[in-house]
Amino acid sequence: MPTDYDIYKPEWIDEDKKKDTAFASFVMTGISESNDALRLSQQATVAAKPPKMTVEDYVAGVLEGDRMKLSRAITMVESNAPKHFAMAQDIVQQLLPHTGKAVRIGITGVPGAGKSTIIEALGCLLCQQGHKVAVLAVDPSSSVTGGAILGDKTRMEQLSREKNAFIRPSPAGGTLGGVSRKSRETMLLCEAAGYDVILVETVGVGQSETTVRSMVDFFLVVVLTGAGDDLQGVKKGVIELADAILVNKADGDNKTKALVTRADYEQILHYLRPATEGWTTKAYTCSAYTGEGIPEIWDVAMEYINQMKGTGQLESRRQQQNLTWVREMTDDYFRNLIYKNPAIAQPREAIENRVLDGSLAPTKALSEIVAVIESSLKL
Ligand SMILES: Nc1nc2c(ncn2[C@@H]2O[C@H](COP(=O)(O)OP(=O)(O)O)[C@@H](O)[C@H]2O)c(=O)[nH]1
Ligand SMILES: [Mg+2]
Repeated sequence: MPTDYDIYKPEWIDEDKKKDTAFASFVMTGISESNDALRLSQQATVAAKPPKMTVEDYVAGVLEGDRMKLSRAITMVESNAPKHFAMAQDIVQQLLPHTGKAVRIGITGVPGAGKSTIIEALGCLLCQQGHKVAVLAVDPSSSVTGGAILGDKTRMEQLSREKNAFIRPSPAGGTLGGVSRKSRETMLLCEAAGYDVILVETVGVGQSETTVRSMVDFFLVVVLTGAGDDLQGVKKGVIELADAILVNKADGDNKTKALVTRADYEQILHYLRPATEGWTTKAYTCSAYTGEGIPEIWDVAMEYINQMKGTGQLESRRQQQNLTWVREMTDDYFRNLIYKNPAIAQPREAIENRVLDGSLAPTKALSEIVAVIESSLKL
């Protein structure tokens, strides 16, 4: 009898990997009838060893909105195996004409701010309104912390029961570059499968906010009520990326404090250049628990999208984002080419050691490293 883990285990995971180390995080399966049906069909597939799917099978499956085939296509995109990479690129390329229709929203904030709970509340609301909602996570730390920072293992239980919701945890991709490529492609696959709202959760530490900002239309920064002046360590840089600030947990005794915090943020925003030209970034309050303020934040996002569509900014920003993406991938390619190549890495380390012990000047070291690169790449 196959376990859940066997069913969801992608083929690129090491056979001997234990459940808890193989994935960045897990999503709970709901207990609705449709999920039972899905489980049975998955068990049947496991038992029968599914026939190998071609690029055409994947493309047709995704376009039909088939969740199993969408999941398998994403697994292909997330795979680190070179043979999967080529196939994944063909799938994405063929699906490209069917992408771009969704509203793309990024949600960041410090761990514990309530991002996942907000996504669950917003996601359920949107599903009730007839939207199809895909939830993705970008967590470059997940391969180190085991997903502890986004920690979605037990969250979004209600949303995962919605038949119009699709939740995909962060790929355990290692570098931010790797995770972001995978997440962007996953987003495109979800759009091709008919999801018209994409919610991307990321953690507000490190560089991942900037990365997610560069793959979404609307960027929401979730904050908590501040204790004093420092506004609990939210970096100014993150606020500058925001199209809206959302002070969460405005419920119970905390409600008044939340309103004060909102006003504090309004003050700060007053002095900052807005993240999007022509749009005034404002601060709002909500409670993901009571649902108060959740429909309103969706209205703000819609107002923003409509304005951006009207001025042509949405389209031009997305084009610019594609260009950024290509450049990031090019940078990654060169970094790998140079730093993963042992013929370069070893002499480089020796040169660097001479810099460390003070026997070689940094600029001289550069010319030596360049010489090594040029000779081993035959430039
Ligand atoms: N009182 C209150 N607690 C909340 C609210 N939203 C989230 N929480 C709690 O805050 C904690 C962190 O929430 P989570 O969504 O996991 O935060 P994330 O790390 O930003 O994704 C959890 O214990 C939630 O139950 C809210 O609106 N009000
Ligand atoms: Mg979370």
